[in-house]
Amino acid sequence: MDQQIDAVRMGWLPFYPQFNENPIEVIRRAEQEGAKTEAEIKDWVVTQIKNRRLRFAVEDPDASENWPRVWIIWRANAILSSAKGHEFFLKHYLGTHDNSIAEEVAKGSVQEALWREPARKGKMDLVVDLNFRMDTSALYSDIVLPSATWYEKDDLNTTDLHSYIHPLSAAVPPCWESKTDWEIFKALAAKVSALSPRQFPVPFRDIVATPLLHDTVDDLAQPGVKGWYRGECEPVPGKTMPHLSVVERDYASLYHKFCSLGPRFKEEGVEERGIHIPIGDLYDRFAASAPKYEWDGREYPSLVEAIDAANTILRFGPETNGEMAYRSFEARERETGLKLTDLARDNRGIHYDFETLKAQPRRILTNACWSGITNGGRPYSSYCQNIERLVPWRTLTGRQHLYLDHEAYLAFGENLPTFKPRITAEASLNLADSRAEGECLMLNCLTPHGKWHIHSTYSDDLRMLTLSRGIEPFWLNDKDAARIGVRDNDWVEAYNDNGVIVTRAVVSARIPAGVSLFYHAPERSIAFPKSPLRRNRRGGGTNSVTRLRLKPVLMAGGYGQHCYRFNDYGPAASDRDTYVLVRKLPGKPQW
Ligand SMILES: Nc1nc2c(c(=O)[nH]1)N[C@H]1C(S)=C(S)[C@@H](COP(=O)(O)OP(=O)(O)OC[C@H]3O[C@@H](n4cnc5c(=O)[nH]c(N)nc54)[C@H](O)[C@@H]3O)O[C@H]1N2
Ligand SMILES: Nc1nc2c(c(=O)[nH]1)N[C@H]1C(S)=C(S)[C@@H](COP(=O)(O)OP(=O)(O)OC[C@H]3O[C@@H](n4cnc5c(=O)[nH]c(N)nc54)[C@H](O)[C@@H]3O)O[C@H]1N2
Ligand SMILES: [Mo]
Repeated sequence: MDQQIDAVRMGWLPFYPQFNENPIEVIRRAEQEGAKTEAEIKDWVVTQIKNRRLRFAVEDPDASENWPRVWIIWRANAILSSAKGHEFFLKHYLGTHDNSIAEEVAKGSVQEALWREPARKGKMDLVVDLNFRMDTSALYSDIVLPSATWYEKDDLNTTDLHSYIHPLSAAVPPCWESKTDWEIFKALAAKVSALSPRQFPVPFRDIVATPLLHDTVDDLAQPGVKGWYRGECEPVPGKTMPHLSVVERDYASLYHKFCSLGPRFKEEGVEERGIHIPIGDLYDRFAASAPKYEWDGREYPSLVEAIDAANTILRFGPETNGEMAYRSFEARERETGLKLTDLARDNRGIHYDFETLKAQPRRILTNACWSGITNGGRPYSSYCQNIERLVPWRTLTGRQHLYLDHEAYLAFGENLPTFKPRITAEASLNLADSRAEGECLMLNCLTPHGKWHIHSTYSDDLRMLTLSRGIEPFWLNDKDAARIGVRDNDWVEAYNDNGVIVTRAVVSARIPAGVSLFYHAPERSIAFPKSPLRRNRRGGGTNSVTRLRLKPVLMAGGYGQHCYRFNDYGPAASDRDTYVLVRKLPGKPQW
């Protein structure tokens, strides 16, 4: 936690809420004290932070002004699948009953975080979920916004794990009250616009802190680790602390902005992985043929329909517009002095729109924002451009790094690839308060990705539930099972301080002794009997027995390739590994 706080102060990681004060109020106070221009406001804020009159919210996470109140969940099963430490989310975020028995242990060992007792429960005021399934998160939400399925809407889908762009197209209209995701967000934008004049001064200014970002000059911001809050240097936004920006908000116009493309987009162009692509002329050409949206006396390309949004992305993505791909290489040529545009020359005239994709899924075009070369039907493989065309790697030196000289890596002894033995059960504190009950075995519990589902999706239809025991089973070694009298298909109870699982055992010599597997991530609503050990409350899924543990070196930033990037580089958790005690379930499963 202390490391996390340092990381936010130094601009290594983002954290929301940002400050212990509403950022709108921060600006109001600055103005009252005479700061007017953006530069004056930023100076004022830096002084406040330096003198500790304004604090980062992360420093005191249990203060009521410092936690988020509203949680909108979209395209995730956040309270089950991604919630490493599901039971703690139930306790601290929702305040419902939960199966954890873990004692708080950080007291006395955290120095930077303010410790408050008792730990706060039920922090969220409102949880909203957009989904077409009544998944676990939807069941725990205050409001469910039913969304259209993949056959009821026009949408695009892709991933960096393959090279295809998939269109989803509406074969039938959305059922009952459900709406497409686009229509739901548009309706929310309209409502916010209508309500905001009553709630906000129009327009108003807001102060935003942004971490030091990868693929920008921020890569060179911090040659060494120095903490301004320890007096080791001055707090300088964008150097020794996060960037600060003053942003003008006009929520009353949110709906119009949602529905229109521009004007900043036209002026500022597209930026990705250190590449800036000007698009002014392409914007004008697009605007001439695209459906129009009018507001504020001007005409813009319309984003009213989901298909408009899809076509906009396809038109300005270097993956789907050959001209954009070509320009991405022009930008990379300017940066590197290499000759690269030949990689996009033959595709320059290609442009996929939604109709083209509906006729046939297409692969992404070779472009400088990705590192593969897929010309001539070649399969996608990353880093071809770096290896074959000597484009510098996006690291500090432009080469691949074996040695990491970031001081945080040195401090943790991970500056070179290192063997680290697995954490012991004792040190993991996963079993500090759990007692062995009867014939009982301690096992390492891994929660890898399911073979018969993608996370929590696709396993809950009748056909899948008829296969492979119709349940997410608990896999353990045959000799281990014999020691606790468990035969194949018997019910077992696996538990630790974090939570509990009750399910059927799969006994198999394919599982190494001492290890168990419980695949990620069955819904809590399917075939989960009650747990005698946890006061007959219903057991949980994979993340009932896990607990979030952040790896501190992954918080390190401000230096070369260690800089933060949204959805790319930030702390991952050791989420697939925990310890459990396992026993045969006494009696019959209770539902
Ligand atoms: N213990 C443990 N925890 C893990 C992992 C692990 O291995 N072990 N793996 C981690 C990893 S790598 C990942 S990626 C996360 C995954 O975690 P999540 O992304 O939270 O998991 P999913 O279950 O895939 O949730 C996706 C949800 O989106 C909904 N959905 C799908 N398409 C649409 C759509 O078009 N519109 C709307 N509105 N909803 C849609 C689905 O119905 C589903 O409920 O879990 C992480 N957590
Ligand atoms: N069927 C299916 N396919 C999927 C997904 C899905 O949910 N279902 N999810 C997709 C997503 S979002 C992701 S992120 C990927 C994840 O795909 P992978 O990264 O392949 O993830 P896992 O299958 O969770 O884990 C891989 C292996 O790591 C082993 N392992 C566990 N702990 C350790 C350890 O300490 N050391 C070593 N060396 N090995 C260990 C596990 O036993 C497992 O066999 O899969 C993608 N593909
Ligand atoms: Mo993932």
